[in-house]
Amino acid sequence: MFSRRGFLGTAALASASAISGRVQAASIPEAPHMDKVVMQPPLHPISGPDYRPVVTLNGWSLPFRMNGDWKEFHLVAEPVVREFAEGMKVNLWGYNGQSPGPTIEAVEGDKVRIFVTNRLPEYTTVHWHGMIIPSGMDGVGGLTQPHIQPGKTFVYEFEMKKSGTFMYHPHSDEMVQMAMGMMGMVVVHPRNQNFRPVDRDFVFVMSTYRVDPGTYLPLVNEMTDFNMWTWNARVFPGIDPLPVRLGDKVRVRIGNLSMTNHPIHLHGHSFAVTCTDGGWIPESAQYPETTTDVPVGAVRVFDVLADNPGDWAFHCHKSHHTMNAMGHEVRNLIGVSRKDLAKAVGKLAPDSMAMGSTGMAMGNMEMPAPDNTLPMMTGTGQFGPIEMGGMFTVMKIREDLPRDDYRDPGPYQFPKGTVAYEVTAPTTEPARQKPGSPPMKHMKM
Ligand SMILES: [Cu+2]
Repeated sequence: MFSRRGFLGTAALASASAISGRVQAASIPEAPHMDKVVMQPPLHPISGPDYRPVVTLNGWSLPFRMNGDWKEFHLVAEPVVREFAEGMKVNLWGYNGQSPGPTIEAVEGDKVRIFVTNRLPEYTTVHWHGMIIPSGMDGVGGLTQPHIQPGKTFVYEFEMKKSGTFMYHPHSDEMVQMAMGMMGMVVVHPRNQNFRPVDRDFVFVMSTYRVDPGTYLPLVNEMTDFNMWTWNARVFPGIDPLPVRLGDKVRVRIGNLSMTNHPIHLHGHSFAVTCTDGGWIPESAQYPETTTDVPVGAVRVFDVLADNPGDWAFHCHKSHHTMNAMGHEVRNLIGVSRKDLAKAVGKLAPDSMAMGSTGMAMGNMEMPAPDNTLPMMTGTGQFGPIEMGGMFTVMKIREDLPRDDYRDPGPYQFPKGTVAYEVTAPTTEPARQKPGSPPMKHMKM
């Protein structure tokens, strides 16, 4: 859990007189730190208007303190170690102990003061993507402010003018810093609690990395050939499931700070995109979908009524994005005789295994892997291998989940007779044309 020190005195601080303008270094709030990679319980507001807090997949929301009528947060930009899934850790840059950084939650109309301390070896800034704020708070190094040098702390002050879902990331050596994992989400709740309320609210940001097997650092110059497609810098089977109570209204907020689009697909339901980083979409402009494309540098939020119990795959629909550590310069060997191939390859590389002549399904096959990487297709469900990786997880809809319980409820207990099954009855020969007969002769068109 995060450190509560510095946040217990909130009541006393809240009654202090409002501070306006420049703040002194002495009043910088403590920076909470997180070292867990599992979703932390929602952070209910300790003062001000109530709201239903979001939960961040494999992440957390940044605690704040009140100082007069200002909400004060403290982000620390720093090197972090992120576990992508069990068996693979990567040296990234992030905030407050993690990459991505914590979700910043506030309420429409809030005045926020966000301290940013730079513990990176180079300068940085924070840009507030999608937020309507004064130009001098926009965080574009050189253009709207001096870069924040290593060891220095800057403060951003603005009003949360509108509710919605936004992102934060550096605008300072941007290519390197974003490729190293510096990003996070901002959720601004509507001041009116009756505006499109939901029962469960999830948020995550998508980013991609190329981390060659046996290495621990992303190649920051990579432009297209990534091998780690992540949600909150986690890959399947390391991504938290989305536990949902049957009948819940569910909101899923998705940011994309990778360099390609991701068509995000939910099984078993249809949903409507209700919000982007530009704002709420009027109901008259919403339409049903089961996949929604999240463009680069954008946010898509969908609302769905979880009225269909079960284990529902939730994933990017680009099939290469639901794979881990995959080499892309591989020939298609479907149809090639495995025996001949094994003989030929064995001469060149005695430890290698010829595979793929009937497809690439690996079942339970285990192969020795280099250090610090993940199998391309992995994960096991109650019926066998799932053979996924990357941007894949499961929405688990159950009848009896208590509110605010986000623990993994385990595999779905399928009601008897509702699972696809094998047929053992004899097959009848399908009607086929005889060779040589004129085409379509007996068919009525
Ligand atoms: Cu994708």
